[in-house]
Formats: sequence, structure tokens, C-alpha cells
Amino acid sequence: GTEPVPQPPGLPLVGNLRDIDSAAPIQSLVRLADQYGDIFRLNIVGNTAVFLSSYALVNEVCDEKRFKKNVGNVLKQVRNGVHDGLFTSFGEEEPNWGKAHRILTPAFGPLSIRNMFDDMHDIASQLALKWARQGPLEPIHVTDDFTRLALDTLALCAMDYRFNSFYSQEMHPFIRAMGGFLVESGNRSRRPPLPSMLYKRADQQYAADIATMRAVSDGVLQARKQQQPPSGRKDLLAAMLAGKDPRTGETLDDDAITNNLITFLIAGHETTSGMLSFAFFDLLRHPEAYQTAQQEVDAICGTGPITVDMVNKLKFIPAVLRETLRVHSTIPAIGMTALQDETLAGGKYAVRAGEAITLLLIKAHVDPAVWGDDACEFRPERMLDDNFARITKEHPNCWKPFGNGSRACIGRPFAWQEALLTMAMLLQNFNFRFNDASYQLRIKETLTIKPDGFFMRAQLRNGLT
Ligand code: MNH
Repeated sequence: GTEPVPQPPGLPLVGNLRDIDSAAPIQSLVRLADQYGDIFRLNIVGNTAVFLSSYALVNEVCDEKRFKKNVGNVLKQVRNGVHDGLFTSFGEEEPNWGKAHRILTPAFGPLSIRNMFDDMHDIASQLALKWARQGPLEPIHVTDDFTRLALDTLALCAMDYRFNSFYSQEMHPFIRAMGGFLVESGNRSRRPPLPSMLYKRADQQYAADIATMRAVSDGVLQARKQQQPPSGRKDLLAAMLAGKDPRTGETLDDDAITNNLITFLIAGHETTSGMLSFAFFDLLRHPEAYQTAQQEVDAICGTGPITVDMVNKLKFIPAVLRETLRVHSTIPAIGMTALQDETLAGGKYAVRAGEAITLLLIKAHVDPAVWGDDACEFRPERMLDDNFARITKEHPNCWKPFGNGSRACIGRPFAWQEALLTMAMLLQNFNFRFNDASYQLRIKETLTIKPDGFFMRAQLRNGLT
């Protein structure tokens, strides 16, 4: 027989609602995991969810024969803006997921990503120029500038569109709308069931933000279709316009293209900027790793312009990024659900078909059963290619910052190349330090996590290259 899954005592009706701080839900869940263990269940206003924190349980649930991605409460709200786009789709049950997945997989392949290098270099240079001009005394708001970088890179590489975020104080209307849309999607997922008229203002703004996002990206799409002579650009938009699904022979319609263009910007910007922000935080906290990283850049890139072949030769910086994503996964949890009623841990615990199962990656990634007694420490050496290959072979699914199986991140090679280039360019040109040497890490939660209030200063090493 099964044992009951541990559950904190709750109140009638609202259940465990007050166990979760709505401004920092993940940090609440980590504390509950520390208290209740590797598996616990919460009841939030009538809906139950199970939370897993150990490597063994996470590994079990990564089996796509028994479990699949769960489109949770927040993602269901995000569907109001991007419907069955890749990230928010229910999966195989929606034909557009398979179609877009098959058409876009080659578009995110090695050759296409390599072709995006010059555009990525263009935007990374804008960031370096900004920091050079600000001078060594100006505090850099790290997450803000990496968000500008990630957004501008995505828009340029996806659809040949320039937000020019480094050249304007005002946020581009698309970016403002997307920010409002994501915050409100989160708010709506936690809305107490009050009369809808109380939410009228918020609902109107939400609809307006969705309309703005869709108008901008549909405008880019229509302009591309009408362009004469046809644009020869090979970006993600071109791939979606020209691509035929090998299975059905069909193409993506305009709505599906718009859904996915917006999806790339949503899925790609906070995740990538969070990764870069934590990478710099982790390096500044570990001067030896910082030195090793900078020496590698100097040895491979010298003092001239950085090329795609140089970036592909880096070994230590990729290890830094992997280790950053292990200890500070920017998507700190992913949602899964059982296809049928299931038991976990060799029949010990029962979960119901369709019940939300949250994999707390941020906990499972520091399980000593995989990573040893120093699991919580930032030690990039353990992520060098050979070590990484060995550990992920010995412990499949022990490192899941890009999600699972068929629903794993399609943008991973994109983010990787952009982040490697950015790290290399910044370490080549600057010496960094904390703006405030006593800075203690605080984590800000939105759909992702990022370091809150993290500022650094950048001193040019020589001239800018
Ligand atoms: Mn990305 C899915 C993490 C960069 C586009 N991404 C996922 C998932 C994780 C993830 C985790 C699975 C989510 C889930 O199970 O619900 N993504 C990342 C991280 C980075 C990242 C940590 C950067 C670092 N992602 C990017 C970039 C793009 C992108 C850049 C676009 C260019 N991601 C996606 C899309 C999906 C996804 C699209 C959904 C894929 C699918 O379900 O078919």
C-alpha cells in the first residue's frame, strides 16, 4: 500500500494558501521542502499539487511514457496572448505544436545559429560600448542591461526588428506591453473569485497589451510577406514562412507565426538575461573561477574581434554557464503531470492523473546524491565537458535547466551562443567588481528568477575591441 504524501496543515477552503508568499512563491516552496522533505503536497483553494525536490523523484517523473508537461495556472493565462505557441501549447493534442516543433527544429540547428552570430555580435557590441562610455564609476544595473541585450538580440535574430533598447530611455511599446502582459498573467492566475467588474481596468489594460504585442509582430510579418524584391534574410521568421511540416506538408498560418514570434521573445529574454546576471554574480563571488574564465578568453580570443570559431573553442566558460544554471536555474521549477493514476518512489506515494506535479529544479539540482557534499557550492570544474558527460550519464536527468524531453527548450543553442559571446566580449574588454562589495544575494521572482538589486562596475582593460 501507499503512504500519505506529507502535507502542511491547512485552513478550511483556502487550504495551504498562506504557506506561499505570492511575491516569492519559489522561495516559499524551497522552505517547505526543507521542512517537509523531498515530496509534499499542498492544497491551494481546492486544487492539490505535489512538489518534488530530490534527484530520484525528478528523474522518475522525467519519463515521458508516464508523465507529460503540465501547462500550469500561469501558463494557462499566458495562452491568452500566445495561444498554442510552442511554450504554452498542451502538446501533441494541439496540431500546431507538432507542426511548429518540426518546422522550427532545423531553424534552431547548428548552421542557423551560426548564421545568427553577426547579429548577436552587433547587439553585444552595443552593450560593451554603453558600459565603456559610462565609465568605471557608474553602477551597472546588471539584470536591466542583460534584458536589453536579450530582447534586442531575439528581435533581430527572430524577425530582423530593432528595439534599439540601448539607444532610448523609453522602453519600446512592445516591451512595455509584454512586461505588463506577463505581470498581469501572473496576477490573474492568483485572482480571488470576486465580481469581474472589480477587475475591469486590469482586464482592459491586459487586452490592450495583448493587442499591442500582436500588432507589432503581425506588422513585421506582413511587411516581410509584401517585401519586393523578397528579403533574402534567413531568420526565424523566414524559416516559419517558408517551412513545410515534413509530416503533413502544411505551413504555419499567420496566427501561428505571430504566436511563436511573441513566444520566442517571452521565453528567451528573462531566461537568458537571468543566466548572464547570475553568471557574473557567481564569478564575482569566486575570484579564482573569474580569473580562469578571463584567462581562457585572453588565450582564445586575444585582443581582436571575437569570431564564432573562437566562441566554439571555449571550454571553461560553458562550464561556468552550466554551473550557473545548476545552482541558479533561471526557470527554477517546471510543471509535469501523470498520464494515468501513478505511484512514485517504487509504489510508496500515489499521485492522480492530471494532478499538478512541480519539479523544484532549484532543489533537485543541489542533491548531494548526485553532486556530493559540496552540492551547493559554485564549482565550474565539475561541469567541464568530460565531467559533465560522466555525471549526466551516471545520473540521467540530474541537470534540467532547459526542461524535459519533447517539451525541452528549443532555444537552447541560441541562448548558449549568445551567452558565450557576451561573456567572452565582456571579460575580454573589462574588469568587473561589485558596486557594493557587501551585496548579499536577493532573488527576485517573476516567471523566472534573477538577482535583485545587483550592481557592478566595469573598468575598461585596454581600448574597446
Ligand atoms: Mn527556453 C522551453 C529554459 C532560452 C524558447 N525553456 C523551455 C523550458 C525551459 C526553458 C525550462 C521548458 C519549460 C516547461 O517545461 O514548461 N530557455 C530556458 C533557459 C534559457 C532559455 C534556461 C536561457 C538560458 N528559450 C530560450 C530562448 C528561446 C527559448 C533564447 C527562443 C529563442 N523555450 C523556448 C520555447 C520553449 C522553451 C519555444 C517551448 C518548447 C516546446 O515546448 O516545444
